[in-house]
Formats: sequence, C-alpha cells, structure tokens
Amino acid sequence: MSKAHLISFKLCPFVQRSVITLNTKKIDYDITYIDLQQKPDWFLAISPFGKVPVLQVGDTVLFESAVINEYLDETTPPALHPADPLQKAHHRAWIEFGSGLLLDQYGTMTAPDAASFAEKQARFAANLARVEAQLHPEGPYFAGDQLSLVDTAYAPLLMRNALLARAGVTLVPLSERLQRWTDALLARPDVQQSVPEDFEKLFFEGLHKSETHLKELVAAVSV
Ligand SMILES: N[C@@H](CCC(=O)N[C@@H](CS)C(=O)NCC(=O)O)C(=O)O
Repeated sequence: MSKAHLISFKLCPFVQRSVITLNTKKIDYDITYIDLQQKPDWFLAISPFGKVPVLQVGDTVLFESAVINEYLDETTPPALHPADPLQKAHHRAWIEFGSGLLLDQYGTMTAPDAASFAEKQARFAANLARVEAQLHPEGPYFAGDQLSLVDTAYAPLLMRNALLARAGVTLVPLSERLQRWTDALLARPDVQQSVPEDFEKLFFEGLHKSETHLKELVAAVSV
C-alpha cells in the first residue's frame, strides 16, 4: 500500500474513527487539516460530498469513515472485523447506528435552548441505551475483550461525553456498562492519540463561542 494521506478537520469525530484504526494498526500516514468553513478548492475537487474524512491511497480517493476503516482493516492486520459474515454484518449495522448517534450527540451539544436540549438529550439517551443493550456482558469492549471496528466507531462519541463530564456536565447519564466501555477505550494510547494536541482547547473554545444551551451549562459549573 502506498503511504496513505488523511484529510482531516481537527474536531471531527468521523475522522477520529479512522485515526484510531490507523493508530491501532500502526499504519504510517500523512495528515492534512483543513478548515471546513473555508474548504480549499483542491479538497472540493476530490471530495464527492465535501466532507472529511478523505483518505487518498495512491490515485484513489476514499470517503466515508466506515468504508475507510474497512479498507484499512482488510489491508493491515490485526483484523478488527469478525471473520464470520453474520457477525461482521451485525458489527456493520451497529457502526451505521453509531453514525446516527454521533448526530444525536451533536444535536444535543448544539441545541440552542433548554427545551430543545431536553428533547435532543432524550433522543440521544434512548439511542445510547439501544447500543448498551448490545454490549458484551463482561466487556470491556463492544464484543468482549478484543477491540473491534465498532469500538473505533464509538470511541469519539464516548470521548466527547467524558470530556464534558470532566467539565461537570452530564450530556447523558452513563450506566455502569457504558462507563466501563468508555474507561477501557479512553485508557488506550491509540484512542488517546487520535486527537490533535490542541483538541480540548479547540473543543471548549468552540463551545464558548457557540450560542448553545450547553455553553450555559458549562459556564454555570465553572463559575
Ligand atoms: N458519514 C460521513 C460523515 C462525515 C461528516 O459529516 N464530516 C463532517 C465533519 S465532522 C464534514 O465534513 N462536514 C462538512 C460539511 O458537511 O460541509 C463519515 O462517516 O465519514
């Protein structure tokens, strides 16, 4: 495989899914960060949806985090997808659900007022409970003691919940099982190193500049 080139936006959880997979597999790659508010022409020329992540491998442009992760999984060990077709399909289904859940989380984080926050939060909590019901009973990961692509897909979401919890705000209350999953993922170097060094600073700067109910909640804790 020629050296891969990942196009990223520093705060994007979808890119982070692919960075975790690249890290887990110790794949050497180049990364370019772009500003999504001012997308460069060269990016718009190669990205069919104008979205990150994009992974360039030789002359081929890949997009969609789940697809990029499957390509990485098929080309570099250790395999993070189950070999069994039925189990693999089950994992793919929950990765797809995780994409919707990231949008639920984003909707909660960007809700402009208390009423819409409560509405989005209820939806986010209900959908997170559906994932919880799928977790391996002993864990600590989605399917047991081995990391899978489902874990790489949900770690960015669990990291953002944990970041806000450290700032004193519970986006959704976590059950013991969800907390154990979060702790196991956030303890891993490949997950810790999946965000840029200034990630937390940028995350909270963005929050403080936003017109959101979450900003009020965080401010109320820190005063
Ligand atoms: N389904 C896509 C979602 C990617 C996505 O929504 N990326 C966002 C940033 S987190 C983006 O590039 N947005 C730019 C835009 O929509 O203009 C994936 O899994 O890769």
